Amino acid sequence: MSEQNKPTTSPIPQGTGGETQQRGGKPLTTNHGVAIFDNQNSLTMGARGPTLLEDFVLREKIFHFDHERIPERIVHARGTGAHGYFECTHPIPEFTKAALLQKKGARVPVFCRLSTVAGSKGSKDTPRDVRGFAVKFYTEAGNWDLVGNNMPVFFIQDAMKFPDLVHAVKPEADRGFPQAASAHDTFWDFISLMPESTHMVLWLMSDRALPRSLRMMEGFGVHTFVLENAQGETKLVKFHWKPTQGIQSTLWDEAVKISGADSDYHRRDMFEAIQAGHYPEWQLGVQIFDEEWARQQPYDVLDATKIIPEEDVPVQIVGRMVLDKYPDNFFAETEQVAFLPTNIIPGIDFSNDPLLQGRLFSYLDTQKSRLGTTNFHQIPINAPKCPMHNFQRDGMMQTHQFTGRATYEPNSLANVNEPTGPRASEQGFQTVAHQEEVGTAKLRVRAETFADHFTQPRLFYQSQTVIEQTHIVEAFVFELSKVQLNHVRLRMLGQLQNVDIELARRVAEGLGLDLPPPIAAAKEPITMPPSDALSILKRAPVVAGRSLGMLVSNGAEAKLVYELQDAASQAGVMIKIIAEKVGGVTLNDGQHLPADEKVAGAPSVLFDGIALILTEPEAKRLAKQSAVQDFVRDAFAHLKAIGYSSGAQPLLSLTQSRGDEFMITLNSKAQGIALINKLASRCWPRSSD
Ligand code: HDE
Repeated sequence: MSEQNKPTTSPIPQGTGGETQQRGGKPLTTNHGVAIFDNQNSLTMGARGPTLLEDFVLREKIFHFDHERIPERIVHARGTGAHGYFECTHPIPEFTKAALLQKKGARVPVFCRLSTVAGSKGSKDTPRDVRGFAVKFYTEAGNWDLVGNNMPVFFIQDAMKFPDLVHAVKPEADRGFPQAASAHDTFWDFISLMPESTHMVLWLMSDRALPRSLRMMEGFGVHTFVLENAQGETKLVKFHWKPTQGIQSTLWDEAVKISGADSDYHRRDMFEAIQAGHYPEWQLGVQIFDEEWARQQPYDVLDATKIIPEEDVPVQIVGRMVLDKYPDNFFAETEQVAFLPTNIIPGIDFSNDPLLQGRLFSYLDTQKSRLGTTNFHQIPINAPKCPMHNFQRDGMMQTHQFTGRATYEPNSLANVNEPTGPRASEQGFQTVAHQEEVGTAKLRVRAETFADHFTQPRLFYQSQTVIEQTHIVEAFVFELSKVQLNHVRLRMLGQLQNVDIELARRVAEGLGLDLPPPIAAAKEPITMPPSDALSILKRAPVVAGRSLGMLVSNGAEAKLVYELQDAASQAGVMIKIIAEKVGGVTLNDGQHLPADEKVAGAPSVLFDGIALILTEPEAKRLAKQSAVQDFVRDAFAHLKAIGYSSGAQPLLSLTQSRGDEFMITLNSKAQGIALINKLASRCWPRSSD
């Protein structure tokens, strides 16, 4: 706590209307430094009379409060940020002269903001949605912002369509709902008329749109960028973030229930993980290729609706990012951070991707309207941490007090008291003269090479496990069932047949509709070999960083509790103690165990698995409480690991369990470890029961 915020102790005398007034800290002042005598009462004409206009203390306080809010981001309004560092682990000077990729072990500070896209600032954390993945690297060569998403493709190919896309997904214009949801008419109307969106929509209907934690998702730069080395040689590149925590998603039913139980689920998870020292970490990877290779592919690398399969160009790890500090002040940092895809440093450059090109205009423009001044770069979270000099001056909220006479260049005012000011330098950013084909005429057209909209969604679908495919089918059925316009549903079924006929059939069946005739594709799709990297379930699960909800009762076996706590801490797992009452319980060794949560406030959807450590009489009594019933039933229905002491048996009858390897009796440390080891997985066979 800062000095300024420390509570003070000596209240002023009773009976003055200021009974709660505290004195004794640093003097409380107005914004202009005048010490305030009374922070409780307005200045009035007599004790019961009208308030006076001259009360500058009151007016300043209310005036500032009235203007506390700034416009939220048009998209990505809801987000969570954290500070950390990027460390270069595998320098690549042969490909880029970018300052941060030159030396093994070299670190630069970063600020990372992870967000949902469609919802407004106060919306829930767990809707079905794309997640933003924006990183600001404060390098010695200036700020580099890699402003990506947790999906490697985008809905549209050309920036011209962005406002239409966003209008379609946001709450419908006449009614103002639904909030943070794609399951409505206008979204699917637009999508079904935009075949180029099909690939992204497959990602959106997949488990990728329901991350279990922001720490457990991949990130992608999405566009193709250009790298340039010190010799002026260029390559093309795609950026990837690979989470050390592994990738995991929630089930749909779980996501829905989490949003009721804790609409700040992801924000809190990030906060708690960092406080607990489980620092979220990602590896930064690059797919590097050249234009010659790109020309031979059945897709255009400038088309943001396409991936480059990792099997074709492996992701080469160049560094790691660790987020080790939650902001001190959410507004000053997470809200005011302004990412700009135009923030780029020597060694990295833009490609001609028409979506990226449009973004190069949009972000600078949006920051002026959000932060209110062209001087937003002076806000500490946005300011570069390297020296910065130019002749830009003045403007609203200018905080630099410049000295000197010349605010132009060239100038010749040099003398001891009057430096000439900064000059362009050889190390300055130069646009790379790379070799992409550019037409000679000014055209408003879409390149022919962007015309295949279905090969890659097919690749995505066919690369998933059977379970993941079923989730995609269920998501389409859910969303299109929320659509009220039948012609929109039918048009979507028409498009889906170009992706995979079985997928289209299953969705039609789920909707109870006959499959309409297919909609002709602009270009006939081809079938590519499946890519395992596109599936989540084909990856190895990672236990560290998971959470366990432990329900305990009075008299519960202390040894089991301690053993499980031990096993969890060794595996990097966070435990929350849950009891009937937040005051906690007394274990059978006489020790008092305070609870983190009351059971109704900590449903099992918030955890990766649960442990039930109860005495039999307590289990019988608790089994009658609906919050306890939901705790156990949901954990079972969401295919989670359930560890239980022998006394907890009466609760198991709530589950219809026929016994499976995710139902674990706890009576030794080894069984505690077995439970912990299951936390990053689900018991899929249970779902077919
Ligand atoms: Fe953004 N996008 N975007 N976007 N975007 C914004 O900028 C925009 C696109 C992304 O945590 C806005 O500061 C246009 C792709 C992230 O603060 C706005 C187009 C990708 C964030 C804007 C795109 C993104 C934004 C809203 C099409 C993934 C949040 C407020 C040409 C590669 C950054 C703001 C943060 C935010 C415009 C497409 C990612 C309005 C015009 C593609 C992660 O300027």
